[in-house]
Amino acid sequence: MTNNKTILNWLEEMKELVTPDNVVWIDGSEEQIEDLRRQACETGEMIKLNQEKLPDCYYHRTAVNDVARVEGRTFICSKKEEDAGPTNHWMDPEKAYKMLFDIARGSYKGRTMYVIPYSMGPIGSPLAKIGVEVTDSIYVVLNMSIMTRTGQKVLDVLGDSTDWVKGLHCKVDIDEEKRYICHFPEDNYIISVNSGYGGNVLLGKKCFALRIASYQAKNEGWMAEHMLILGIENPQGEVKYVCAAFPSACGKTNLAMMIPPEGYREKGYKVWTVGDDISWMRQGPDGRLYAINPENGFFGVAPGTNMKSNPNALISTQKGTIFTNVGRNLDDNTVWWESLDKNPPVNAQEWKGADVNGPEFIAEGNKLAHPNSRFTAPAKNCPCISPEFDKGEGVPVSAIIFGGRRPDTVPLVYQSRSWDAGVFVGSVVGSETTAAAAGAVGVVRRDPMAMLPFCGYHMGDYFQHWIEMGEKLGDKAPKIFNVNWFRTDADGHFIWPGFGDNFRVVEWILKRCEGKVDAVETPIGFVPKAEDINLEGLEDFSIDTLKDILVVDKAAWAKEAEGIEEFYKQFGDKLPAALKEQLAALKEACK
Ligand code: GTP
Ligand code: SPV
Ligand code: MN
Repeated sequence: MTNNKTILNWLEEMKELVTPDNVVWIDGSEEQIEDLRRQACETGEMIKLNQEKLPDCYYHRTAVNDVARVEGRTFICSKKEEDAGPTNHWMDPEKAYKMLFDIARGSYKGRTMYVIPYSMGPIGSPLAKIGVEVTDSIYVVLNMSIMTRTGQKVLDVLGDSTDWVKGLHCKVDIDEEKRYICHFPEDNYIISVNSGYGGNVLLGKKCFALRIASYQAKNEGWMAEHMLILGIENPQGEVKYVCAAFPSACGKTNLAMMIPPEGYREKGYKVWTVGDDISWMRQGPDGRLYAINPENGFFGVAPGTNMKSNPNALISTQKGTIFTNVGRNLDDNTVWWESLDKNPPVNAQEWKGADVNGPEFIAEGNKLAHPNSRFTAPAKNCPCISPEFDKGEGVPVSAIIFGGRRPDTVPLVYQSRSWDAGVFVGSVVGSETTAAAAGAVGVVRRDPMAMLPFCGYHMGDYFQHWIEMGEKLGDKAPKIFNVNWFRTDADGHFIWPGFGDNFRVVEWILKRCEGKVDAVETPIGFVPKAEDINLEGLEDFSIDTLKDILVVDKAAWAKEAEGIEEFYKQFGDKLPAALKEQLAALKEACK
């Protein structure tokens, strides 16, 4: 399929290492995919779902100890430990290669080695990059075929170039202590062993498009970010784009596909989805920042997705989708997860595979779907997929939005005074942890730019790169905002209705970008005047409640500043002076 020497040589090495019985190249054809689906069903790796209700949809369960990303077992293997920085686990590359190759040695014996050439971004786009993943898992092949653009065309575009990323996946032992997700940024190499969970094994996604790409982006002067990309069309037909970085399971897919509230739709407002998880951005010829979505599908959180919260996501999953670790309805061979609807199937199977009576099982406090169960759906299924989705040059970004889950302190929305102030805001994003990664849930931790688990180098250098991008973009830089959909009341209920109603906040953000609305200056930046957020048609939500969640409490922020100071200590000399100044200014303003 290719004459590219660097690929062919590496594959020879891989064959010698993992000793497969045969080698199959993924060519990008529908026939090949169909054949692989059939094989996976024969071995029980996948279950074919009801083809009338869910055409070309399949079901898969991972091992029960392998259901989320494992940050404690994820390593950046740079030559110098310092280059991985204080927020990453580091392993010496020589040691890591040896250990991983020892694990991989002979592991494909009696099995097939699948070679997946894939493009992150539209094939041939100036912003796209290419990778090759080898795996013996058909589940991985089928997921990669949804999440990325794969096959012959990718190799044709690559030609003899050496600019591609190696990825080796194998699973010989499901013991968590033997699981390693290792990245070698200086070698463009990823090795993932002993996991079968998406974020650990679909190597184009977090491993390449964020950890490796963030390092490439720093060296090449662009940005690889954990951000959705969303287009908002006004009644005049003008479309403005925003990117938003929220930590895992904090609302990117939902915001990326939201439906404008009633009233807006009638006036002609529309939302277009460009991406729901990752944004690659480069300065364009006109000096503005342009974004592409490197992915070709959605690897989305299933629980909570329903016709009310996110109809566009649900519709996206109705064909050609792989469901992982959700519950099953055994009566009609479909899928179910918490809050899909109010009727859990009686004759059901929970995510670990046990047959249960759904309603009884749930009444006893159990869940049919794992909280981090996921769907892998083709982007083209999304009813609001942007007409610009495949556009190689990307879309111009008007605003960057940061956010996290904060029950208190952080207002619904505010705008930073400047680019540097915005970098400061991004660098101190706090959020309650979620089921997307193994470990405790609901603990507030700092997750800079939602990149804590995904930055492939020293976080202090990453902050500096952000500052430099701002210098390069100058007055063409996107404006930077922060949002918090997750303020709770005394009973722990979310105050802001969220979901489609977030459109009201994005509307204010765009008005700010266009200079069409003024704001109130506070110690943290510009907060809306309550009357400037349109609440029309919003039932049971008063302007007084809105005022409550727009308040900037100086005492709380003085405490926040102390926490930030503590958090910043780990970066030492690498903390950019601009951020030190921002922190000093916040402390001063909160006095
Ligand atoms: P990853 O795929 O892990 O990166 O997650 P994500 O950021 O795309 O999060 P997603 O949109 O899948 O949302 C995760 C959870 O947050 C779901 O359970 C949603 O129901 C919930 N959620 C999303 N948006 C809102 C919102 O505006 N308000 C509230 N209260 N919950 C929300
Ligand atoms: C996330 O955890 O941010 C995800 C899912 O988008 S995973 O692919 O597992 O990283
Ligand atoms: Mn994500």
